[in-house]
Amino acid sequence: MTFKLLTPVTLGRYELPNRLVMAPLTRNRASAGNVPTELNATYYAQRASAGLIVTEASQISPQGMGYPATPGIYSPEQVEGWKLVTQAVHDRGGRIFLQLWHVGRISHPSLQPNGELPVAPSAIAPAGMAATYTGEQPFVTPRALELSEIPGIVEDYRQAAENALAAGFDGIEVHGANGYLIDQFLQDGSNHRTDAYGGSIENRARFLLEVLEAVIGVWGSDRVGLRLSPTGTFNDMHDSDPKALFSYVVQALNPLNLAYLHLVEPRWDNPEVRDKTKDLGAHFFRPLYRGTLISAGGFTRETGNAVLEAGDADLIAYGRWFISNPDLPERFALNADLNPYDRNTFYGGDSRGYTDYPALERQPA
Ligand code: 8OZ
Repeated sequence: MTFKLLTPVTLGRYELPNRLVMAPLTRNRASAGNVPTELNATYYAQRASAGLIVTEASQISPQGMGYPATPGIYSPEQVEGWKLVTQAVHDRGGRIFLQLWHVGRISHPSLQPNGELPVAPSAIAPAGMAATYTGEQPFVTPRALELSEIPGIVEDYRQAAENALAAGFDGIEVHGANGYLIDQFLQDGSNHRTDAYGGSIENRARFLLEVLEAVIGVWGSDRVGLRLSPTGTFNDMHDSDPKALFSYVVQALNPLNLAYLHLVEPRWDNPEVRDKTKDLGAHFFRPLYRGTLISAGGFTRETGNAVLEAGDADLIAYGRWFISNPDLPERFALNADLNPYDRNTFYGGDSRGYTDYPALERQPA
């Protein structure tokens, strides 16, 4: 019997050798100026056997930053740094999409240009703490974006998409998940606007759809993906009717013919959200979405394959297992043991816990 995870699949304009996606993973190892380095290139190249790599979230502008040492895609130096990454991945035969990110209110004045307030759809502080260069600090109340500022942020996405093209990526993924700016517009817990970008579901989805239109203008729809997290509560997200909101959004994507829609599932190891017929995950959205679906969220080799066999998704994204197993597709093919991951080195640091996880020893022929 063929093991579906390891079968080829078409994604947009690409033919992928397997259905494992390396999930976008914030690792906080960019150099000064938020510039990717040779170390980052080595890390991604080690993982080039993934059907597709999605990079860590990368801010589209200085204002879009919310954590220490995350890479950007707005300066010439960053574009040069990313070229090291894309070249190294392509030399190993891989494909890599850049994830475009604006954090909105999930930031702190100490991370913002001129110490300004972070911006958001509405002046509502998220509960919780910001990760800054001097440790955790309470989130501040963000400044609500003026209506007149929104086209400029859409333009930042478009310019970032152009920069990604110049840096040699194979495509881009718009980060619409996990409580960052786009998600802040979508959900009414963070969007209290009364203009064309707030109120009705149609209005709250407007910013997302404008961003997608702008970046599709650069890349074509078959090289643009989108990530959403309809059930996520990370970064203090909540909505009064997530089922109605995300059903609308997912159906509004159909005419765009994106390369894929990438859904963050509720964690399957959480018994409270285990009923997949009720969860707003891939199983729920599959009948509503006509294109390629990637499902992410705590999968193993077996549970991921089962989702594919059930027809609920086309590809599975693995995060933590790709951190600790650079050769994850080969390990799945052999049903080999996996290296355990060390959470202490997930965010920040050096090559330790980053490029030093071993691949399987090759047996001599
Ligand atoms: C963990 C730590 C920092 C950022 C996300 C970009 O949740 C992130 C992120 C995750 O999408």
